[in-house]
Amino acid sequence: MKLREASALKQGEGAFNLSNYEEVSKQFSWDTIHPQFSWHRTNKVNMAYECIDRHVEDGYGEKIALIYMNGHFKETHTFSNLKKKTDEWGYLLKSQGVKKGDRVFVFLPKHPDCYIAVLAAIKIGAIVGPLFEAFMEEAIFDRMYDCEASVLITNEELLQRVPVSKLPHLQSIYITDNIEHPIAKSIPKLVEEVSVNGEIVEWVDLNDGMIIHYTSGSTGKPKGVLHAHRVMIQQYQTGQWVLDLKEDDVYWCTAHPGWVTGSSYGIFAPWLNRATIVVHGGRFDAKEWFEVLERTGVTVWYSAPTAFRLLMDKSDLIPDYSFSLRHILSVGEPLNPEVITWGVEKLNLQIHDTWWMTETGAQLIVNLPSAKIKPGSMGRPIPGIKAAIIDEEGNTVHPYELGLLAIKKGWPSMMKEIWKNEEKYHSYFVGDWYISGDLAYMDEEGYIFFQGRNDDMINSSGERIGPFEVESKLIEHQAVLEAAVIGKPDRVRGEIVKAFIVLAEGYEETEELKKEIQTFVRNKLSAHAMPREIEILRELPKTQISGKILRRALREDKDVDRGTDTVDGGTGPTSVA
Ligand code: 6R9
Repeated sequence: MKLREASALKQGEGAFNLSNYEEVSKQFSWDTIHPQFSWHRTNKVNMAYECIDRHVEDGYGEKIALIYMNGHFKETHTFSNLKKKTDEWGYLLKSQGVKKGDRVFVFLPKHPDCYIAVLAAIKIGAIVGPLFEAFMEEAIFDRMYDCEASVLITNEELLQRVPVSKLPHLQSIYITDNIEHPIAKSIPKLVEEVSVNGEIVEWVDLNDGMIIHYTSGSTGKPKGVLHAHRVMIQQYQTGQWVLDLKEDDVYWCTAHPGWVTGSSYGIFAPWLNRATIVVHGGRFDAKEWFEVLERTGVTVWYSAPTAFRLLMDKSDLIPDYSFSLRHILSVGEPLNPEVITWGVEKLNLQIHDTWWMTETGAQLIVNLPSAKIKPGSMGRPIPGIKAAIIDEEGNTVHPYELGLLAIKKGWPSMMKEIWKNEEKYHSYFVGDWYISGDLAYMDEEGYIFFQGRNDDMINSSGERIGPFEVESKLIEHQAVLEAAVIGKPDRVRGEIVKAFIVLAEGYEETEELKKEIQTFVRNKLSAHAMPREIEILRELPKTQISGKILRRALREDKDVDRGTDTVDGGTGPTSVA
């Protein structure tokens, strides 16, 4: 049975001219996207089919789907090649009894094998759990145990960190290195021995589970956010609207698929739109990143503020390279206006901020390529999304008034459930609103300005201060490379603003410098926002996967890297690699 007529989904089909944002926002309905997928004809769908097989059927088998670089090593894979590999790996899993809905975890570095494994698992209808490559034993255990994972695909090196004996549901382990291993089966060997038989694609419903990402809240164990195949509707459309992907684009999302950015926008959105993706293996290194941009000819680039700030410090290298960039985007943390200015000056492009969450599955609030950027704002809701700033009772507040950032229920890529935790799932909603946990305000043109997580706000002498505003001002000072700001309990003022700073290359900690930085903030921002205390750190504590500043750790004085050997500083640069 042929489940889909060739060429049903064409580049740009269904695209709207977004130069008239208001008009499109009024008319747009997500239902207009459905007919573009196999769903329309057969009532069944599969993300892996839509990302890979479809392009081969449509005559794009020889198009380069993936360019992999690691140091000086470079290799490419076509869509045909990826179809063959995902069929083989899928067949292997299927023939060993892996069924629809089983949890298959993938613990691999940023390498083509990781992308193949994720899509092979999805192809056979399993729920895939991609794990970040820097995870250690406890993080791996928490996720695989909670999810009752029965299959693990990893490599020999990473397998050493997996507490196999503590995972009662784990039935088989496949390793991607071509070696003999006492407890694991080796994928390449087995694949040579099997010839793929029958249909590999498991046709599923749009609402069947597909991928699970664990996200750590402010308390307790990480929660498993489960997404269904229907995320494709919004990922496909934002790939066109927001990433602005065109036929010949070479697209690089720097995130690992263990973070939702690295799956939604590192795998699905670009491949649903048939773009060529770049995968870079190895740790963050400014020089290597510039080399990747040049040697693969990246045209569209999606990364995070942490990475941009680190690259800013190495701006002197940029004139040595020749880039093909035409569009840059950012996600994960507020994008400091200083970083936008840097992009304009050094790369000749404005960096476009985008806002969304693991739970939302795809971008919701963005700076569209054709729209005016207001530095400091993450943009406006995409068509089909209604966002509002509300108070605790659910009432919409006035423009410029601080409140909870909320989204009207019912967008296609909304999470399906929180794994085995219905109560947690329901706690996100108040009436018709999904509550993000972020604080923001909106201006009269509908632009939204992020102010902080609900629990990161500072209250000093009755003034509410968002850490982001102060951090952005701090990094405008030339001695400051990175900054994190928290409220420190104070007998008189309730809280005072305390700043943790990483100095730029060539600067030394002195009392004069600290004073100068304080005066800088007082004169350029306001007296009440001035950090009354400044502490210099070697590195800021960051979340492992997405590189978000862990202000909570700074408040609790945990994992703070003061430059001594006894403290475990955050993962810093690796978090964006
Ligand atoms: C995709 C992703 C979600 C939280 C979110 C917010 C922060 C994300 C942001 C941003 C300011 C942006 N966040 N994008 N803050 N400006 N453009 O990051 O998902 O890891 O689940 O984090 O990240 O606080 O609530 P996730």
